[in-house]
Amino acid sequence: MIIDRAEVIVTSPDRNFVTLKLTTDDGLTGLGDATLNGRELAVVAYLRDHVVPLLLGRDAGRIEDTWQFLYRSAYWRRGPVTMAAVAAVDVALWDIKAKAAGMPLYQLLGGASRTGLLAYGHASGQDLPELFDSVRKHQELGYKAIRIQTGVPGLKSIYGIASNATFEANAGVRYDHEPAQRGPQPAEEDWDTRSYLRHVPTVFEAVRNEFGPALPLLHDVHHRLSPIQAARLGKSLEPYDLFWLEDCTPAENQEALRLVRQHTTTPLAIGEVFNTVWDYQQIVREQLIDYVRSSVTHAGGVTHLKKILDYASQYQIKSGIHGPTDISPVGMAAALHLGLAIHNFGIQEYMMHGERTDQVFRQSFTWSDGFLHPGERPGIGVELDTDEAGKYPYLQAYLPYNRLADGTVHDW
Ligand code: CS2
Ligand code: MG
Repeated sequence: MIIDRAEVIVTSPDRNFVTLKLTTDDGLTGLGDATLNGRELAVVAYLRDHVVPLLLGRDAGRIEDTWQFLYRSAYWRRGPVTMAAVAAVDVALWDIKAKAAGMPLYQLLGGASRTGLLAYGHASGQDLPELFDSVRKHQELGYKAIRIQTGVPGLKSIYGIASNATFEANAGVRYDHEPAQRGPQPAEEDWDTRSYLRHVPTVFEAVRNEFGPALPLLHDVHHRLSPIQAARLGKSLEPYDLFWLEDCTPAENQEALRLVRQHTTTPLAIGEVFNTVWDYQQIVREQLIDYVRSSVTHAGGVTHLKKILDYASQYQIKSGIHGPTDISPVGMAAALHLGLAIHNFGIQEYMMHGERTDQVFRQSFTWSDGFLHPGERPGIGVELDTDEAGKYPYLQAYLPYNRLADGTVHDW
């Protein structure tokens, strides 16, 4: 099992995706997702120019050794570009090993710890009627847990609300482009923390009144608050029993969560922008979070995310693996195998991809009555149709950014 071909495939069916495809001398292939939203081509160059030449001729079975070699031989540690590249190699090698064993990957990770993975989707709306409609549409699709994002009076845009065009094109539930927008410049959005803090508790009160106490509800703050503001929000949302409050403060400052934790029992989730176990050292040890949000794609693959989750499990912290549409079906499938196998699974984020994406990436994972399952196909269960992929060349796209009323750039 020697790696004798490594291709980096860029395709943009509904949005940009970067995929690494490895082929061994005995004809096995493996796929890994290397998509870094808005900075895709940096990972392409890292892989093509610096990693592919190192892979050719290596034993495809040596997954841990290859991980350590790529990580340590670069000398420069961590970072989203490096870790997405390492992740793509790692997942492609796991795909190959599981195919060689004739088993779905979750079997090599210890076998199934559950029958399916509870997943949450994203309901959003400018106002309450639109939001309630979106919640109902998600329930019709089977979702048993729902993230709630809403417009704030006085703000033109707010994180997590699909643009009208996207919303209509996707019948309010599929998110082909959201939130990266194609074009030469990032879209500018507006933000006002005081209005937001006043508004959000009223929204959750209305949602609880309409949908009852049982439905698990989540909310994403997208790094926009200071520690004391986040503490206040967590406290004001306590009556509405959130499943979690996500990224309440900018993730770089791990100590911020101490202050939030002192003031609220609302469960906290963080980490979609983290990429190594070292980013979690303090917040796990001090039990400042309840859910780990890293994706397989951005945190060094199955090998490294499993180490993060095993570490977290010692502190009763569970997984909440990142699964927006910028994680390709390859990254999603890898997450499902890992989630099925580990004991401390919490919930899986699942935003459905568009139909063009599903044509490019043929998947074996299933969605049934609110639960995902990776399927029984050997490997990770995803194959890439290169002819379909070739129809959609890369298109420049950026995530939006925020400015306050006085023009100051703010966290998005
Ligand atoms: C979000 C993401 O899914 C989430 O929780 O925070 O949609 C995030 O905005 C994107 O992944 C950024 O690329
Ligand atoms: Mg998020």
